[in-house]
Amino acid sequence: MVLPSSTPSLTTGKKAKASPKCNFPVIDFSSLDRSKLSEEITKACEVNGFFKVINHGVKPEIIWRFEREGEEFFNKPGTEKQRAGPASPFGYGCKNIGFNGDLGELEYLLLHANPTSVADKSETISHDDPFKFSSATNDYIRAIKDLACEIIDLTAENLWGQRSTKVSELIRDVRSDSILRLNHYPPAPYALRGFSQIGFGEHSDPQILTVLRSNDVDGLEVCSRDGLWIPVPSDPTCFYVLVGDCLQALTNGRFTSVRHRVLANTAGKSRMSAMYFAAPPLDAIISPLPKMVSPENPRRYNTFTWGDYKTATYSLRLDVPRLEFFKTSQVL
Ligand code: GA4
Repeated sequence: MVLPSSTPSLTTGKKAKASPKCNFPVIDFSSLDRSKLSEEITKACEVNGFFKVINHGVKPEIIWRFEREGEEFFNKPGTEKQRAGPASPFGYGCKNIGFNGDLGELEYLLLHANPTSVADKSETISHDDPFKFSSATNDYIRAIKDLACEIIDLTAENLWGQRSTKVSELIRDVRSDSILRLNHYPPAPYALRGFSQIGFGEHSDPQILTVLRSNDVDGLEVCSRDGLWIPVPSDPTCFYVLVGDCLQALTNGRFTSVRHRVLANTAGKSRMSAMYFAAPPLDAIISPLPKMVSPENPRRYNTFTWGDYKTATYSLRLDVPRLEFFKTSQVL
């Protein structure tokens, strides 16, 4: 069932503007009507590229154990956190995002979502009890991966009119390049409270699908089709799902990868969020799926591998709309 969720205001940079009415879909996963669920998720991916999932079935214990590990890590002194680091490609990062000078008001932990890689990295992340960190993190990844794959499979059912696991198999592949990111936005200094600061700048996620969760501190904003920034109220009981660039390409533009950003919290509380970026293996071919292409809807994107796209993405600034470079000439 899709429930409308009203957002109180729109922000454009620093000033909040009153909004007539801004809704994004809320998908109730406890709904028993599978075909309705698949229709609603597909519509949300087409219209907004963004939706909220409630009654998702992920055990609260899995979420809280992982969240506690994140809190324990970020509460450590800087020198200890740096032992996990640098986040190039995986480890601890502070303020620097990527390799091209992007800056944010945050610190973070970037992990490859492979269980062995998490276990190895845990040795440098948690000296007291690496196994506690790795088991909480791997349990979380497993649960969120299942949720991401179920969402993808539900959209496939609606798009093809029958069950297909073609896309979710890319995420389940043992060589999948999926990433887990934990972001911590410390409270803004007192003098800056009440002013909107960019915590993580505007971008779309390059992968297939992102599943995001945060504590009870706001900050996430998504860009609507008409270019307005819509604040997303935090809700620690749910997950937010964002369509990534690869899913936009695979669906030949039928689904929209959503541009989003995070404002550094201005309320004196710290925001912690966790994102699972569901990605295919590096050599996976990303090309509009044959059923998405027809004479009325010609191919919009060239064929590329996830590795090609990742390399291009990581060589560009955060806010560059990268998928534009992969459009076929006829739609340029
Ligand atoms: C955005 C989504 C994920 O957080 C991320 C980011 C990556 C990074 O932080 O290293 C990137 C960014 C993200 C896209 C453009 C490049 C690469 C920072 C940056 C400037 C981990 C990812 O996969 O792409």
